[in-house]
Amino acid sequence: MTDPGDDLRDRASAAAVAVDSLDELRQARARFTGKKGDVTALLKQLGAMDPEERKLRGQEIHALKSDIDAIFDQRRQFLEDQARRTRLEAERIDVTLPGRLRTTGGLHPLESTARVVLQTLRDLGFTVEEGPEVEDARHNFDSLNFPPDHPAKEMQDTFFLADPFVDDQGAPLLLRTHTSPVQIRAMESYSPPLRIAAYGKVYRVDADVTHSPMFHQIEGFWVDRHINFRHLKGVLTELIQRVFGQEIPVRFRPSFFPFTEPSTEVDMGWQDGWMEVLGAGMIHPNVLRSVGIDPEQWQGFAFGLGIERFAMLRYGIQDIRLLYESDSRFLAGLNDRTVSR
Ligand code: FA5
Repeated sequence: MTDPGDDLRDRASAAAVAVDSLDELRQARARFTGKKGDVTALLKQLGAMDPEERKLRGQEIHALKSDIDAIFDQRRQFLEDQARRTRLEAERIDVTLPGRLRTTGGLHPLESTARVVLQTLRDLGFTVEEGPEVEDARHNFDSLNFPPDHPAKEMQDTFFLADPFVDDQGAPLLLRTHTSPVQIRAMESYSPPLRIAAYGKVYRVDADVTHSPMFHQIEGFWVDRHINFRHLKGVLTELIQRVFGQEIPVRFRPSFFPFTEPSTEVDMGWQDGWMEVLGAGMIHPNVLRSVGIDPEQWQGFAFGLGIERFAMLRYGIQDIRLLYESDSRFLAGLNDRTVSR
């Protein structure tokens, strides 16, 4: 005679392997060992048996129950392991994949260009000085030999500060229109020989594709005995070639500044034409006299260059205003366009 327990064991095994989830397994198990399960029903029959038979049958049913428990425990263990393996597989990290690159900030083209120019000037023996952006008319104009009625001193060219920002004579202070007042401040503070550069913001009432109301200049000047125009041309040619390379077209044109005589402007090749990048000249004797330097003993040359114009040439930028818009797409794209360094 077949043991009814064997039949239950077989059914429990079949039910356990037929399910694929822990929930279904719990429900299947309940059909055997739950309150209304088949094994529980067998246990309930024990009460009606006489003691001898109950003892025998009781042992059989308990053995059956622990077999069925083992069947379901084994399947549960398997399903739990399988779920863990699936989860680990899904969460697997491939440590050999390249990392995600963080985008880092970079130098703005104006700052990077200014640093290259200043470093080149340091390499040529210049030391770097600073001067104030809010200036008085004496340093910005008068000591630089501007005549009293020069048009640059008009409101339409220069930003003057409103009352109460006045100098010790009561004249309105102004936003410096160029870095040349640093020449005066340096020559007032130190005795020649001097080889000094200065970098900073300057302001003019001026705006179009090559002019900005605020822009940056680097000033340089060299005062020593027997300095002449050849020194000026040599230093500026060397500076431009070190920054842009030997091939860049450069031309010197005669020009006029009240504080230099003779004066020149330098153009560089740009878009099938020329772009003016700097003004320069031999420091006017009146300027040397205004700071107590004897022009019979000392001579000098000076130059002032526009950093925006240098940056436009270095990076091939068409419109100066792009330099102030902080558009990260434009700025990021520039790194590929640097023509030198
Ligand atoms: C001057 O500012 C003189 N102080 C330069 C100088 C210094 C001459 C020492 C002699 C001796 P200028 O106004 O030309 O000169 O300006 C010099 C350079 O600044 C120009 O060549 C140009 O590159 C740049 N620049 C002038 N105006 C603007 C502007 N509005 N926006 C951008 N760059 C400008």
